[in-house]
Amino acid sequence: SADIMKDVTLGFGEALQHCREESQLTEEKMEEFFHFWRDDFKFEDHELGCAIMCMSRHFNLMTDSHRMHHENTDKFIKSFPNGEMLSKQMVQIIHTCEQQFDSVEDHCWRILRISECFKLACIAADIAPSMELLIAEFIMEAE
Ligand code: M21
Repeated sequence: SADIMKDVTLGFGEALQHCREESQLTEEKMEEFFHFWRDDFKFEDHELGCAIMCMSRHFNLMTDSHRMHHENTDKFIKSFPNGEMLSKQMVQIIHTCEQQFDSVEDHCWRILRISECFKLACIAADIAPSMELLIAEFIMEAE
């Protein structure tokens, strides 16, 4: 299942290029989205939250009130190999994290907190991808 998350991450990360400009995320702040899973990744920048929001919107994963669109998110995850094994759990994790930070009014800040919560919950549930696999696949895709 860490393998499924690798594919979802790389798929979701394809929107980063599209969202860099809009979110004003500088290249040195995050060259590639797979850095999200690194141990030392910092959830500090407002622009990072804005970028993740932009990426979610790019794939139509958000409602008008800037919350996760459950049905579209479920479909998005299921569009990856064996995604159906993880979609329910991932949607549940994100929803639980959303509820935890619902009082944060700024969308970018709230989504940044939700993303960190999502990452920690995935690590705890042992469904986070391995960095080695992510990097290996990323390099293969670029070739
Ligand atoms: C699957 C790979 C990476 C995903 C990263 C970000 C996921 C964070 C979820 C944010 C969802 C935002 C919901 C808005 O309420």
